Amino acid sequence: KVERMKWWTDARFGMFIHWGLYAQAARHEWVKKRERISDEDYQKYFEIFNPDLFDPSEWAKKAKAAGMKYAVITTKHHEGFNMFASDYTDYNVMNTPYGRDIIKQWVDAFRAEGLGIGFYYSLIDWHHPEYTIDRVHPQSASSKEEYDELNKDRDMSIYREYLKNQVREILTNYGQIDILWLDYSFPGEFGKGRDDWGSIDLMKMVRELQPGIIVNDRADLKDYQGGWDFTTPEQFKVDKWPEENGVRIPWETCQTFSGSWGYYRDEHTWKDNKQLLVLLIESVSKGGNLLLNVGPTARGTFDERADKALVEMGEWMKYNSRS
Ligand code: FUL
Repeated sequence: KVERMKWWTDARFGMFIHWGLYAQAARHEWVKKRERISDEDYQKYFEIFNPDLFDPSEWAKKAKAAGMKYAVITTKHHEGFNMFASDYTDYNVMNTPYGRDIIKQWVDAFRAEGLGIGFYYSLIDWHHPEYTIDRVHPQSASSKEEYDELNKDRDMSIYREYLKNQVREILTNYGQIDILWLDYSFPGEFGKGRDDWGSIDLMKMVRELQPGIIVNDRADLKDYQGGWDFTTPEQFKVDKWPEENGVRIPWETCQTFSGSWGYYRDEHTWKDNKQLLVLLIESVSKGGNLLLNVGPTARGTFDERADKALVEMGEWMKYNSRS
């Protein structure tokens, strides 16, 4: 474990990329849930998805110049849409007007800049017809009777198989993948955890397919040996190196420039350069990594506020880091 974590621990700083159909609504990657948008209404985003300005090598150069050493992109977020070509659903980028595999191009471009390659894959799926409705689903209900009624024709075991097939696809079709970032579990009433995801079985497959890969801790496998490699505190400043049973554990905090992960045009709470630097320094000084998120626009560009922030980080990194 220590061996496969080494490059990542040295790397310290990475880029998170949240990109999907929700970029077109431009008001949070949870827009489907927040506004309880039906599949039918959400379908328009699929039908017009066409990021004509997408240039992954430009993105990769920006990440590199900011001092980042790896990147993690959403292959599928909770909305269920695949940014990659899949044999298991039509709900993927090949069937949109854009019609090209985003993930393939992204991997090639980021690899060419020498950046570590990470895949985010959402365990949650708000589109798959067999995925049972739960408390974070757009159609969430308020009583057991309602949930039972909503789920009477849904079979989670079919979704579980689908999820496994898709993880196999992304870990087979794009060469060596350095990080798998699964998201997320919410056990308890009307929630989901390791049995829903088939996490133990899934992890066995992941380790077989990509022996060098490192995996985050969100598939509800905390106490399962070999199940995960690093923990992922989200959106807060960690004030102490996280421990488990008295032992310090590898960690990475993921952070947004503003509040949302997906592109949100009208959000004006962007952190300034100093706040971002403090996050980086505080994390690294306590043994952690910073995964700083960019939510590209529907046309495939970075918002100019993100560009500016990345340039400023790069200025600081130029004089304060060595690779
Ligand atoms: C969360 C997700 O629900 C957010 O949308 C985002 O992907 C973040 C990194 O993880 O739990």
